[in-house]
Amino acid sequence: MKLKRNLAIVLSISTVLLCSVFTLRINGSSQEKTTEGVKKMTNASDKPKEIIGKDGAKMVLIPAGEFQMGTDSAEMPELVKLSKRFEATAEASWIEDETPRHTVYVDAFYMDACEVTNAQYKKFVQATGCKEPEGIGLVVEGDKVSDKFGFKPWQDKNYNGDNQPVVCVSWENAKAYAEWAGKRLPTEAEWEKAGRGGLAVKRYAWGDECPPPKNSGNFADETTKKAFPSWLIINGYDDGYAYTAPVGSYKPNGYGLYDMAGNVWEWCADCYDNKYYADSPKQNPKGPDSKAPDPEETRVIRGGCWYNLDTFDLRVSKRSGNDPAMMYYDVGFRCAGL
Ligand SMILES: [Ca+2]
Ligand SMILES: [Ca+2]
Repeated sequence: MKLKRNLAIVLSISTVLLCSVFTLRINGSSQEKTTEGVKKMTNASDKPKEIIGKDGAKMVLIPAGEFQMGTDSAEMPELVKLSKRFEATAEASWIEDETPRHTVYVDAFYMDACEVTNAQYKKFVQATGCKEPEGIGLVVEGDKVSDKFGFKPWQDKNYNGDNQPVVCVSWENAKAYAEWAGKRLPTEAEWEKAGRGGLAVKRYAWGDECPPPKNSGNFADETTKKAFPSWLIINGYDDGYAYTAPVGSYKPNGYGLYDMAGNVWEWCADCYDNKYYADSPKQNPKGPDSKAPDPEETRVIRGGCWYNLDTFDLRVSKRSGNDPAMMYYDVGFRCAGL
């Protein structure tokens, strides 16, 4: 399994009311005249804050602007120390791909408020003839955790709720869904900007608190412990779900996005390169060029999932790469759009 994921689990068990007569576009702004003769200048920020995609999913406007992407190397000793609490082999190389922290400008875009659900993906399957999700599942026998090939999450009660996130979809499946819905996958930079929810240089989607405040998301929690007694969890935190939770079950971040930390990892459009931040474009980076059909090429996944702990995989700057053809029980996606 060629993946860059550090599998902690496996290891550790306005509305603006206008009667518009005409609209004149001027250099990206518009001058609008109402029946009352009132002129109002608008710009990109007057786009609707929320829209509904062709797939019925709510999308939220993420404003244009700069943000600080990645992790400052000065934080690495502390992060390694924290990570060693649950994984003794944790080392700086696990985090170096997040450095250097750098300023990135991202144009305004829309992001799905939630991860794509089983019910939404079923419509795609029915419309296109794409196969039902099938991939690698999780087998737990006592303290032993292993992969199970041929796993069909829609046949498993722990994953098949209509509002649970779809899993076992490849990067190509996710991309095909996004295109069918008139959308696209987010770039890695868009994902991190969206994940931060407007909070500058915070460690998590909810801020810096660790353990997380109540209702922050679906992580390895006290309910996980009941299902998997030998696993490490976030002690004292209980989100009520041992596996995936229905999307949007917890508090949204500052942009109104749900589950940007935990529940399922999310595919991004970019190819993964652990040295990419060293010289990546400062505006709208889209990741390194694809080297396909290079079998070693991986695609970015973000955000951590339901079995992750606080310190490592759930951080908003955490990067991972996955084989684009692989379909895992812990990887889903959400879409972006212009
Ligand atoms: Ca949980
Ligand atoms: Ca997620």
